[in-house]
Amino acid sequence: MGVPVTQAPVREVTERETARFRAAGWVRLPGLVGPEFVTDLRERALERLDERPGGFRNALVDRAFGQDRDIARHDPAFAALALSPVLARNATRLLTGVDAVRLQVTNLLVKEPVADGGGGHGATAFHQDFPWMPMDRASMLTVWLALDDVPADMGALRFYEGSHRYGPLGRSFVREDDDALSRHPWLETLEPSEPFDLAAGDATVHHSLVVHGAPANRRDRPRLSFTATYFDAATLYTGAPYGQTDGLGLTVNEPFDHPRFPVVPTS
Ligand SMILES: O=C(O)CCC(=O)C(=O)O
Repeated sequence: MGVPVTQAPVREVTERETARFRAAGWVRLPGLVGPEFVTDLRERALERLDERPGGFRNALVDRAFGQDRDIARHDPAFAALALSPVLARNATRLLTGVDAVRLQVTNLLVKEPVADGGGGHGATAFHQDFPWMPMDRASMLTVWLALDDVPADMGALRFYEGSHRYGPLGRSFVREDDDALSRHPWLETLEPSEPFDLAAGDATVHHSLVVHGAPANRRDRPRLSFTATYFDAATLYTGAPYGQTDGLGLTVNEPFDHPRFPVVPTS
């Protein structure tokens, strides 16, 4: 881990990228994070994974990728990135009418290659993120950062263009063989994004209402990515049951004023 953890080298989003995000519900951000910093993150991620062997759990979502949730609470380099003022500024620019954001969750995602004879992870079913959330509004986005090169057939995300305009379409990962597409066949009338390759340090950002998924990993090494999810700091808690918020003492119809959901300074 050669890079001392100071400020994460993150670039600003452009006006063009912001316009694209608002129109499509997602945007690709080449070179979002500097290469040396990403190399350090990748080494840290691999060390954590070595320390935490263990098979897949059996929930439907666990069949699509492994998660090390809240990694930024355990590792200073991931914290520096998640709490980067530039990243927070980018999030406020991308979301419409949002002055400040809170960090909701960070995650290290690992999609193991499909193995001969079974094993590994499968495709990520097409879904929206918002329908699970105990929030009174959907002004929320996720930055998905490639920690290593992620060719399209390793499982880079795919998106249904403009699907964020249709509101919440229901929960996924609830039943077998049930995703946003099987429940809403009309989604096929929207353009699916073209497959694309990401280099380490490239990111995609997706709105909590955009329908997204990913193919299985057809390469011979794990797909490694880091995600940070931000939401409008003015959002009110609804009290809907949710593993992350249950028992925290949040007040219904009040903002998420809790150390688990820090407002991220933008300067
Ligand atoms: O990485 C994946 O395959 C899915 C990730 C995802 O759905 C998300 O970050 O919202």
